[in-house]
Amino acid sequence: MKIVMTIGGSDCSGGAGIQADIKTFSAFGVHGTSVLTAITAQNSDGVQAIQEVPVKIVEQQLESIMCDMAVDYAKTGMLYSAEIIAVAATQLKRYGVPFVLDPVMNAGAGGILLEDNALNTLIKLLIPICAVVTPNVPEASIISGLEIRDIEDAKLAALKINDMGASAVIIKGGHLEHEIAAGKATDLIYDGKFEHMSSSMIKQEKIVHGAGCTFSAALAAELAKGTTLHDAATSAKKFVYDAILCGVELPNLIVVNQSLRKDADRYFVLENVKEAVTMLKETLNFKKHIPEVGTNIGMAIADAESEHDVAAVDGRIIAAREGVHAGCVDFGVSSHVARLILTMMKHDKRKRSAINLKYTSELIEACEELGLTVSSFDRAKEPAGAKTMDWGVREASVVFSPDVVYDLGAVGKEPMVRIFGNTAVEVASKVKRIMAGL
Ligand code: PXL
Repeated sequence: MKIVMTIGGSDCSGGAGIQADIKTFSAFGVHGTSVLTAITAQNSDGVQAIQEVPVKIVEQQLESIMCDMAVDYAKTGMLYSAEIIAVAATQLKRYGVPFVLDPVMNAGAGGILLEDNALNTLIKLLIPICAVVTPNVPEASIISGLEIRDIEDAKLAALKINDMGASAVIIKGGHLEHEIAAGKATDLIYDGKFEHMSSSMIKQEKIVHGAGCTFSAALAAELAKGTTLHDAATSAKKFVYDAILCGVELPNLIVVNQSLRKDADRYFVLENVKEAVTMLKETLNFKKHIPEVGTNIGMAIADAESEHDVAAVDGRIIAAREGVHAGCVDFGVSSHVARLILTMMKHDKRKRSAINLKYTSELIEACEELGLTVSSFDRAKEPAGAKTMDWGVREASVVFSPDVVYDLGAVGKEPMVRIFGNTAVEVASKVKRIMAGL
């Protein structure tokens, strides 16, 4: 599991700050660690009180985490003072941890979260070493010293902030007049080239509390997993959108809620695949049916959109001399089994799980004897440039959504059987029944 770290303040209302970060990290299936910089007392009226954590304690938290754990990615939020910024910069640099810099300055409902004299230190020490900086329009304007009225101004600000040393810049939209008029929030990404990401704006009549923290935490979690900046930003934006939709509504403000139903499904899926792997390991004769390339079993969440929504075995299940060896179960670790499942889900949304096994005619006969629906495709007919998993499953699923799809291989391609089911445990029990019939 990837390890991420947030350095930020506590928000007692639970929508922003480290509370938002930790909930977001959990939702993305990464292990979250936290370095607390300040305690804020706040609600929808604004920030009532701030207690800074002594710099020595901030430094010690950083040291305690990083000397002990290999942190894959970090994010910074409310850093409050120049002294805290300095220790954060020193430690992040010392341990070479890539990080998302969320240049938090003010609370949504009002209240200063960065002392006036700390901004220069943030610009001098953190901008040059961050992997990505994620200002909103007012923050980008303050950092760059440029007025931002439209997307062209935002581009100039992004270029300037990139010149100041940030490898990549994401200027979050939603503040510009023309965006509000159009009901669209457009984020601008610059990492050597420009890109835009748009989404519709929700509940624009209310202050949204916690969206920025949630976005930067989601971005850090995705980047920790090795996702590209574009895909990480797309995924983070979608997560924030859902978190606003599920937000807690107060009269003037929405407290963003990261505890989405999706989390529960992701947890269920992870546990289900783990249980299936245990069942397979205990299945008599299973080892004999593992193909040369190894086998994998995966399961997708209900509204899966990409391979990051499919959990599978990292490094596949391998037949070793001493037995069957399986790596850890995680999301986004197998594009092969993910493509198989995502294509099948286009035909039958309930069929969220699949396994691949070595082809033998006996295996297919055993499947048919059990009453499973079997279909096949012919690799020789595969169009040039097609992805076999996408094309083959589509080809084999024209008439119905089969339980079993096989092909007889091609030059350099092993013949293969894929078994589908609603859950990974269901697939594993099908495998168990099939093996018992052999
Ligand atoms: O969203 C920025 C932010 C970060 N950290 C803390 C906050 C807020 C916004 O209110 O309270 C602690």
